[in-house]
Amino acid sequence: MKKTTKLKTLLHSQKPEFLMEAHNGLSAKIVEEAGFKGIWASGLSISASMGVRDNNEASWTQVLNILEFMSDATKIPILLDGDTGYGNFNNARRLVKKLEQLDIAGVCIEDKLFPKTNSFINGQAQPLASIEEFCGKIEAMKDCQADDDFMVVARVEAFIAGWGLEEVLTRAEAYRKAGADAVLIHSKQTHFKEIEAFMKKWNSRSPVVIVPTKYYTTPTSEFRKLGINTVIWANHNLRASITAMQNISKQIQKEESLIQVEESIASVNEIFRLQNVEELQIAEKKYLPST
Ligand code: SPV
Ligand code: MG
Repeated sequence: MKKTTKLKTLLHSQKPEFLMEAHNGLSAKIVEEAGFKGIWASGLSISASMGVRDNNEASWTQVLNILEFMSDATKIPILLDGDTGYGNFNNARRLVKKLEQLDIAGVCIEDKLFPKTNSFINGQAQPLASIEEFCGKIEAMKDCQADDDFMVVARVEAFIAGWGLEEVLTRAEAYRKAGADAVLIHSKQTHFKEIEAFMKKWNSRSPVVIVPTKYYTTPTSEFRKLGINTVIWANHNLRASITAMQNISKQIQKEESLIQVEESIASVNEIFRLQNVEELQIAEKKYLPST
């Protein structure tokens, strides 16, 4: 099955399916090996792993370079966090074209302004794109995709920007009508109430995707009860690796020795396994002249 069709199936699932964050080829492979059916290529995680902020400081072609490695390393579909589409409708439709060339299954765009700010950064209320402009962007993206199953997810940032349920519903409905394959409703509350209120009014008009980073204490059974289609675990590989790297760097710096750390970290052979070194050894036997 094509990666696009796989992602389409996940988004339309009647019970919640899960996308796990990855930010490079290695983490993408680890997500796949763990048994996930899809990958969230997180803007926050990709930018942080590059050492820059989640404000479009990394250019979109730099993000594509990372995605190419992620796509090559895995067979499960990748949904790119495409921020605002890196510009207007024209930039967004060119993005779709390049993503299809890299076998990326879909892209999520959010109704904010370029350059974006991460949804969890407090500051002044985040400005939103106009509904008309964002709908035109969705239409342009859907019109240019070559593969019918390529997924465009429209992310509604109205709750994040301080608006209420009415605005969220108006926007979600407009984006659905403009051709979005699913809506992502984002919330920064520590409870599930905004999403719950939305789900009760939405009536499964299109698939719904959520990102429970802030309301992480909500049991997954609640998402199931309300008919959420896809849940994104958005940044947990990056955060786990930050803690692991901080601890090991501090320990080695302090101890000036490897004696205490060797057993607590992945072996060099494990790196080779993840890189599939074995395949190259077999290929060398086949293709190189024997000496
Ligand atoms: C990301 O993972 O970059 C996201 C989700 O967009 S969030 O950080 O919650 O905005
Ligand atoms: Mg993001």
